[in-house]
Amino acid sequence: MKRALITGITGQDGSYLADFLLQKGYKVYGMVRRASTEKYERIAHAKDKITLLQGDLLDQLSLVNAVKEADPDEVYNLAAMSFVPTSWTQPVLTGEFTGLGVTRMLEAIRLVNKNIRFYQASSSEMFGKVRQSPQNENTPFHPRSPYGVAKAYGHFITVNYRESYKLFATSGILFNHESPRRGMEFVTRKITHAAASIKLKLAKELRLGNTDARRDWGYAGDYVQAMWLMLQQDKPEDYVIGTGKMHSVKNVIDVAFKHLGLDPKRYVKVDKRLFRPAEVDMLCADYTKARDKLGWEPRVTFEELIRMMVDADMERLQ
Ligand code: NAP
Ligand code: F7E
Repeated sequence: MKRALITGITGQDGSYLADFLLQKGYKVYGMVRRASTEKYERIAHAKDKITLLQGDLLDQLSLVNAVKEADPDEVYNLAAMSFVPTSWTQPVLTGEFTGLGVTRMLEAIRLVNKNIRFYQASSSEMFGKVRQSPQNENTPFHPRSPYGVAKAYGHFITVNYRESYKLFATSGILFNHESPRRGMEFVTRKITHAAASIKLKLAKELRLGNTDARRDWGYAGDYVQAMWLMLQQDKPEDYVIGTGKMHSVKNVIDVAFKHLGLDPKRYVKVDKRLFRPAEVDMLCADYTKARDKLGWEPRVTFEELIRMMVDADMERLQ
């Protein structure tokens, strides 16, 4: 039985990855940080099958102990401060969690067992003000937020530990991926939840920032399979994961509201206070390498994804 340790198991991706690995027959360990109330909603359905270990990306010894106790074949480092706007209000903490936290995880692996395979959750936010479109593994980075900068550090330290210590360390450069388990503050979920609330007369309007921003949005359930595939290869490499299709925030609004028979013009307002100090205008993945080497393809389309999220929010609110 293979063993995996997932950091960030209480997050969107951690919960889908846990489901995926359990179904593959893995023994799954999840690292959680201490809180005065437990936030295990996303893994509640699988909690009996997962072993939770306490640890924090800020605390080196807790990471060493978690790796020792799980004794894993694979570590998936998904934990991070992942909300871009908060990275401007808490830039130092973001650097600690999202950047230096990666080094601490890599150090824990190096000390405990150098044969552990390591996955780092890198991000398309590293491309930021894009130099070419679509973006692939060789596109230069130009991050536009403290989050993007911290992720670029996490990416390069992963590459460096691979080159310095011959660790099986991979960096998955994932484009935006969403699901009914997406955090409420991210734009897709904010829109699908608001559309459902308006339909059920629980809300009257939706305030958004820059609705012209364009992203390559895919389904989180598809993307966790790519993380696993990267660790099953003969050689550790970096891969871009996305759909290759770009849509605007306006497109998300249209699909979500129209799915419920609502006219978005009546409800959606642009609020300048929600604009970012520096914006990433557009992102689009060239995932040719993942398709050719991993045999990976996204399955859920943009329209299916947004409708799935609206349906889930309707059900939850009803
Ligand atoms: P998420 O839902 O925000 O989950 C983040 C997880 O990190 C949570 O489990 C959180 O725990 C944990 N965490 C935060 N700070 C921590 C710390 N100091 N110590 C230990 N755990 C900590 O994020 P996600 O969408 O699943 O994304 C997973 C990873 O992929 C993140 O690294 C994110 O930056 C990256 N990524 C995401 C996307 C995307 O579109 N979703 C795209 C590219 C890359 P609590 O529950 O205790 O807060
Ligand atoms: O914003 C615009 C906003 O917060 C998408 C994270 O998972 O993906 C995510 O980062 C776009 C931006 O995601 C609102 O300005 C307009 O252009 O959903 P988001 P993100 O910033 O792209 C990357 C790949 C990650 O790695 C991150 O961890 O939508 N937008 N109005 C808005 N965004 C939000 N959140 N709220 C609005 O009201």
